[in-house]
Amino acid sequence: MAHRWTNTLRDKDVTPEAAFLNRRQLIAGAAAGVGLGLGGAPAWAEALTPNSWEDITRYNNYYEFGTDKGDPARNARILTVSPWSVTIDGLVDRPGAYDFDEIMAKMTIEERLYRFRCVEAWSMVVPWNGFELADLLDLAGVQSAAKYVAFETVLRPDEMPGVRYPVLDWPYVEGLRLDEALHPLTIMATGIYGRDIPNQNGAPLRLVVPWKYGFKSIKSVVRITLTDKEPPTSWNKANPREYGFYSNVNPEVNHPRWSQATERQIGGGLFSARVPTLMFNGYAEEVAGLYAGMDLKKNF
Ligand SMILES: Nc1nc2c(c(=O)[nH]1)N[C@H]1C(S)=C(S)[C@@H](COP(=O)(O)O)O[C@H]1N2
Ligand SMILES: [Mo]
Repeated sequence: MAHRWTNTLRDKDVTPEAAFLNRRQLIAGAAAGVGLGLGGAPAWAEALTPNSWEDITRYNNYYEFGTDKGDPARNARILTVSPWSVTIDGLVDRPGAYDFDEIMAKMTIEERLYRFRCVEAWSMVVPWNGFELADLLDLAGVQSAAKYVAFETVLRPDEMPGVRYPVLDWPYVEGLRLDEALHPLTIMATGIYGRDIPNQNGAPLRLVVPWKYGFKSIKSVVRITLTDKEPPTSWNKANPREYGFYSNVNPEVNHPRWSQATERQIGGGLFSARVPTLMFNGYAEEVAGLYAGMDLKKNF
């Protein structure tokens, strides 16, 4: 079933190249259907151009492997990603360790072409493969008392040279409100361009929440806990004045040390363009309702 912000393709059916041709045709069709009125095509139908495999896999933030953008690509190859299991616990009917291969056998893998906006004010467009987080949580059976979802990254000092530095309080942890976690835009990514997700991008599975700053999209997840309390998050613990729990992309709420009104698009080389940042990173139509009545300057 294709949502209107994506185009569902089973990556085993087609080569990445074929998938991309196909998707362009679908997007062209969608935009044509809307017509070329004054407003033009809505944001979701805009023909996003994906960044190259090289951009996406060589310019990374994964501090467990170092804090330079090139460190994860250099250092993360030693991470053991198979076998892998994700513990799902807390307020669920079926807590336990879920084997990654068994999860994959049950999930429908889709392609999602998403904007990706880092809090550092750079952005990319990434063709993820993955499944909706809601479908994974269904395996465990979310109980009605659950209000939040907490996530944890694997912590392996032997394989992660960056964790000897106290840049963050390891393991890296993140969290979402349950309704954010269950939103159909929220996915667990397991691939990029139809290939297994590289270690530096968070193999074998990582969260992707496209309307939030990139640091919410926690990598190499080993634990998901359903809870009734707002969970601690790594960047908020490190600097609560600069990084809030919500961290929705918002051009009107600046970082205390820099503007969030614009972003640098990675991949433009010398002519790398600065473009306006969009409310909720361009997904306002889909997600603004989650925050109705909230003061987004307070709940940043
Ligand atoms: N475990 C973990 N997850 C993480 C990070 C990290 O340092 N450790 N960095 C975050 C930040 S700041 C960003 S911008 C994205 C980068 O994802 P990418 O390298 O796939 O572009 O991962 C996020 N997830
Ligand atoms: Mo980021």
